[in-house]
Amino acid sequence: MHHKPAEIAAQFDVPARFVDAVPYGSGHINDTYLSRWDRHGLCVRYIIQRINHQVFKEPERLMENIDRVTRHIRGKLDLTPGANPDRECLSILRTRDGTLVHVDDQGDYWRLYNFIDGARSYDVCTAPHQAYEAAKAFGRFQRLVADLPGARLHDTIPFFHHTPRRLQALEQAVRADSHGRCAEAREAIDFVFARAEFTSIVTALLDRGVLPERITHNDTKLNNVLIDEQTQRAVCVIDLDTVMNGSALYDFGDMVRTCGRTSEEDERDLAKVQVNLDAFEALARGYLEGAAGFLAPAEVELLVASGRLITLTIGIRFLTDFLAGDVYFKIHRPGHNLDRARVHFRLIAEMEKIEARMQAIVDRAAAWSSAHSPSHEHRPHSC
Ligand code: ADP
Ligand code: GN1
Ligand code: MG
Repeated sequence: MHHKPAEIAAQFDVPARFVDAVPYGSGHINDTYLSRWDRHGLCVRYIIQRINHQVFKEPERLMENIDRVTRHIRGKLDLTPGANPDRECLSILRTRDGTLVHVDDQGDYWRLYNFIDGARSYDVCTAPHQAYEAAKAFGRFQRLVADLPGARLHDTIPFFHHTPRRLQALEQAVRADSHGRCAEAREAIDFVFARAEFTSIVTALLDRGVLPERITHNDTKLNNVLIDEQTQRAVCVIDLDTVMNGSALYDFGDMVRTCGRTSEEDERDLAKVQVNLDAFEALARGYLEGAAGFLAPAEVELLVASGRLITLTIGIRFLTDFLAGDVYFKIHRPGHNLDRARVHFRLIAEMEKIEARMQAIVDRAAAWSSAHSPSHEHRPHSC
């Protein structure tokens, strides 16, 4: 930690004595620590996070979003027989001043969450049931927040999944070539521009009102859902910084990007980057089950394309960051962002080859899900 962890911990209203904190998880954005505290001889744990305020420019507003969303979900879980709200939902622990976030003397923003015990996240999908569980959890998350009352959520990162704007940003980075890296990335750059027209498939339909705007998670990578170590079932959706208005397709697409491939996100041997069709089928089933009937036909029609679109969007972002000198995503080696971008473009090329097979899988999953709906799983009384 940049500060003495005890100093940060002391700012929070926790009825326990702080013991220690160690770096935790493999997120690309925030600094996450697992902290231990002593409560009358019992060890209790919390997640301490430093919010990346280069990425999230208005952390207080971001925390307001998370507070509203988590309290809304918790309210429903409280009414759900068999649910465990402390484990199935993040909760913010406030500071001693009653605020949602602590701002330290260096202008860094810190928050405290309940630690979800006995569960872990995965960077790569190692078994189709993980994909099924993650997709069901994210689908359910969308369903739980669909009726959030009150004002529209703040846009924590405006135009986050707006692929045409991401393409423009790449164009600018190529033109500037500020770090002289364009030559090395030429093939990747050409790959993207050959697909320029495809970038607007979702935004154009959102603009015309053909696709509905919903409250979505917007960062549905596999490691943003915690899976129970015993039962292997999804417990809790985490990383709520990007929860804001968007398309359901952004969420499904990002699941395909992370669960629907056989390799790590930064694999250097591109031959290892294949589509994991078993995981893809599990994703489609899990998502259609979790989202239980609220999806519009236009959304279901674009599920396969959304996988390619969000893979392209994130690939463009990694490539842009590489060209700009690695200013956004944490990197752990030179060229890391270019390696990540290349994995994404290879995955798209693989998906393009088997589009018809992927469509047949979604059609089958849609038929399966309508035969099995409505879902009786954990449905709160208030719905
Ligand atoms: P980032 O935005 O950097 O990805 P995350 O909020 O996703 O940050 O946290 C990084 C990792 O820390 C997660 O992938 C997860 O493994 C772990 N983690 C985060 N919050 C919790 C929590 N409340 N309980 C348990 N593990 C958590
Ligand atoms: C970041 O925060 P994390 O590691 O869960 C990024 C996502 C990217 C992802 C790529 C706020 O997610 O948009 O898809 O890396 N989050 C933000 O792995 O930019
Ligand atoms: Mg994360």
